[in-house]
Amino acid sequence: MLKFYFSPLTSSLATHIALLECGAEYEPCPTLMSKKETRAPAYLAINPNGKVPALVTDSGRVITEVAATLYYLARSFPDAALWPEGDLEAEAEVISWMSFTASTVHGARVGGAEAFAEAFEIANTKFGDQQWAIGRFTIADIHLFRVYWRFRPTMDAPPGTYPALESHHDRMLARPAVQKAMEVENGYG
Ligand SMILES: N[C@@H](CCC(=O)N[C@@H](CS)C(=O)NCC(=O)O)C(=O)O
Repeated sequence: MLKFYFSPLTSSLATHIALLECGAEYEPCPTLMSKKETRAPAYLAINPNGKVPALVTDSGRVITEVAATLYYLARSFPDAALWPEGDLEAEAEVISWMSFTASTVHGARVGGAEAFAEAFEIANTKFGDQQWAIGRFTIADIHLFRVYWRFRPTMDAPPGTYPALESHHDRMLARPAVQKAMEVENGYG
């Protein structure tokens, strides 16, 4: 069974959402940032970068980084239709969104509110009037949602500033897998 290393309501929330979207069986392995467990030798032996998420597969291979864990799950559970299999341009677009989310959007946290404002503005423009990042629901939406959900409260942006991101956020919150992942992770206090 997959082992899922996570710290509640951090980056690993995206992987948790994907596990639930896929209906995957997994062993939860809470690794709390608040208790510095991500920096403990036992966890550094799994991910030397000291970050969650990490997934350990049945063969013992460790998959780290949100984008890679989402990709692994999407490809392992094709029935969940989280990956636009066989549509090369759409596949490239998902990778593009996830690279952008991991670097430009998540990376904006080191630059504070101004950097977030710029990153959110770009994401909002890229989105256009689509419901989902590439036009249909994929792992790119899960990744983008997690970062926007986490950092939007740190911004002083009035409603309507990022209309595409705001409606995407609400659409994501309506998904049972998102609600369940949050409920479970909130339970860790
Ligand atoms: N680039 C990484 C970022 C993951 C990340 O920043 N994880 C944070 C939680 S949001 C973490 O595990 N921090 C633990 C630490 O720094 O000790 C990814 O995409 O997985």
